[in-house]
Amino acid sequence: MITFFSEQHALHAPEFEFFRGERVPCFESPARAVFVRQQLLARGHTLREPDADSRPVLAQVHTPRYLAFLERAWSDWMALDPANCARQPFPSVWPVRTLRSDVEPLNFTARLGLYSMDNGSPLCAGTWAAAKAGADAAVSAVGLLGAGERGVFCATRPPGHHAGADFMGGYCFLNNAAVAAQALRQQGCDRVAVLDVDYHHGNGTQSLFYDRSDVLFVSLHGDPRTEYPFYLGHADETGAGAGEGFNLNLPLPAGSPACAWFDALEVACARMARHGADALVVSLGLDTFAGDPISTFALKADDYSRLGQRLAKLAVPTVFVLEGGYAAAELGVNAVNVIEGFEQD
Ligand code: OKP
Ligand code: ZN
Repeated sequence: MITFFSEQHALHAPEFEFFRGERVPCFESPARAVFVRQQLLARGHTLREPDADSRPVLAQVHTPRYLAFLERAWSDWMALDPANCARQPFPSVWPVRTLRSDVEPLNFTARLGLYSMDNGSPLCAGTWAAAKAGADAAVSAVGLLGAGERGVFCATRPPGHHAGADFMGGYCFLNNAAVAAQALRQQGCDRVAVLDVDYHHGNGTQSLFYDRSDVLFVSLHGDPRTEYPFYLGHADETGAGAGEGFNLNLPLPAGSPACAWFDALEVACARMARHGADALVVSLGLDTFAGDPISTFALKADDYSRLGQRLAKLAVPTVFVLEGGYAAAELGVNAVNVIEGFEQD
């Protein structure tokens, strides 16, 4: 399968994040993409540099002020103090209920809080460049589906599915899956489905399409009552307005076995088949893996081949977009198993 891969991913390499009050090395690391690239090449897949500019589609997914903030965030941070080149910015204050988010503060940290859902998404000098290359890959992949490809893989990082119209969060900055879905709509697909199989609910993607019937969002994930992102992803979120009935959440209890996960996948596939999508976007998180350090599902390497085979049965042109998966050394094998399972069928 043709894969879009950019070395720009490595420019996003913050040093630490907070975990249980301590500074720990980032789970979402450049090594993840290195392992995926290595496994793709070892198994004979073709890597291509993204060749599309996602800017017009980004403007349909994210707000102008969020994009402007993100693009300039590092230079604004540096302008405060030259010593900031060695410091990661984190938000410390957020406009929760009763506080205003319509007025953009001048203070950098206050703006960072306005545009963040958590303190778990560290920025560094190359964050914008890496995230932009990911969005470019998503649009490039859609172009290839238009040219007749059946499946295309975007081996991108940082991930995107927690990012909403005007906020970052959960290691995500630009919503690559939403960019792919929107680009497919622009390219003439009347109906698109987004299937999110990451362990964590794709709150950003859900929110971007919640009131729309043209893009169906279906997600399998750890129950948000105990799992990140906590504040979205419940089964009673079915869509709003014209989008009523076009959002399907299938939360599973933490610790669920693989058989329960595949049962939920059947429910997801039945809903997508009923949608009659012209194209499918898969938010391919691989943190459902038994060895994942921050998640509690139990899928094994062979289960990812089975996932790819099942998705191929939907018989719809498909863009796979890499999301999470933090057992870095196994990420390549698991990702390529999905891709090859899809091609096998
Ligand atoms: C991103 B994706 C460490 C806790 C974990 C949130 C998890 C983000 C997962 N501070 N932080 O969906 O794989
Ligand atoms: Zn995840």
